[in-house]
Amino acid sequence: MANVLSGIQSSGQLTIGNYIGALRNYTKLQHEHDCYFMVVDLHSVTLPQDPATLRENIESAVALFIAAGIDTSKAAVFLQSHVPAHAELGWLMTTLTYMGELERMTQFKDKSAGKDSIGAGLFTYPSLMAADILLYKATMVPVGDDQKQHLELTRDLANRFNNRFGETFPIPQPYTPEVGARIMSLDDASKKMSKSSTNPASFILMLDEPAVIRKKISRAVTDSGREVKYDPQNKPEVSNLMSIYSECSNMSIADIEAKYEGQGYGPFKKDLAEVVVALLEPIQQRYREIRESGEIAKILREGAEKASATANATLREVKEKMGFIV
Ligand code: ATP
Ligand code: LTN
Repeated sequence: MANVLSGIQSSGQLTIGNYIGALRNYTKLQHEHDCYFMVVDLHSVTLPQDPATLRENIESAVALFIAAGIDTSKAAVFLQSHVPAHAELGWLMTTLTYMGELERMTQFKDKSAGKDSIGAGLFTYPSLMAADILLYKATMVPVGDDQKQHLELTRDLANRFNNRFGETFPIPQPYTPEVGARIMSLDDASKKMSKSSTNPASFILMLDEPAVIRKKISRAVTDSGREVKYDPQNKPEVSNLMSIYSECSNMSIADIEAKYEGQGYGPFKKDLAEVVVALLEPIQQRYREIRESGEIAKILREGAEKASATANATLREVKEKMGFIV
């Protein structure tokens, strides 16, 4: 049994990229491991957020965690900001992180590109993420491909801490899906589908209405050919849609190719929309029930209590080893 930790930012509404790349694996891992799943609300304010929208995005993300199948009797579901140990170990990790390491992070480069004022928190974001993981001595971290670089830094920080202050942290590994670890934008297959994109046509939200999903998929960019063939190098757009199809239907890529051989993109896209709608409809139904039930506050209270017990013990150990008076 491993300790598992992961987080999703409340920087927008969750997309099917979040679901396929991360959330779905949370629900798989919870049966066999000690799991901690949080909404990383502190991370989400590394870019400006409107307070009312942030609050709604946090609640909606928690409700989607549960609607997607996380069982709170098995896994702790909580908010990063409800467990102050995150901010505290985050600070300590910042002191162990080198500027050069942070400067190399591609997420920082992407998110700061073209902006003339950038908060320092966007730069030190990976040190807080390392703290998130190490507080729970997690060895398995379900994430999409884009987070692998942050995970590598976390591993380096864990080793650095262990070398300087004595064996404390196990070394965490990313846990990514085989096909859906990087779902791309519907309008540009060279960019990752991202909930904070300014173009709603680029993503499918887990809460998009069926009619909206059908429209977005029918308008998704496809290359000029007509063959439904998986070839990410030469046919990135269609290959991305095929990955989504495969992940949402459990059909293999080979089966999808065989099914649409000689048929062109039209029937393929039509069916893809139905596959996505069929996957999301029951989740959306449960989501509405959870929001109406008024149970979210209680779930978060219990989750924070469980998480705090583990996190506070690690923080105390860390501070003691570093020479603080605890
Ligand atoms: P933002 O646009 O604010 O960066 P995001 O949509 O990229 O948000 P995060 O909250 O940063 O999402 O990521 C939550 C989890 O979902 C991470 O594990 C991340 O790797 C995964 N994830 C996000 N987008 C995708 C995607 N397009 N394909 C696969 N996994 C993804
Ligand atoms: N950086 C992650 C979100 C995140 C996270 C974590 C993921 C913050 N802390 C800890 C896994 C484990 C992202 O999705 N952008």
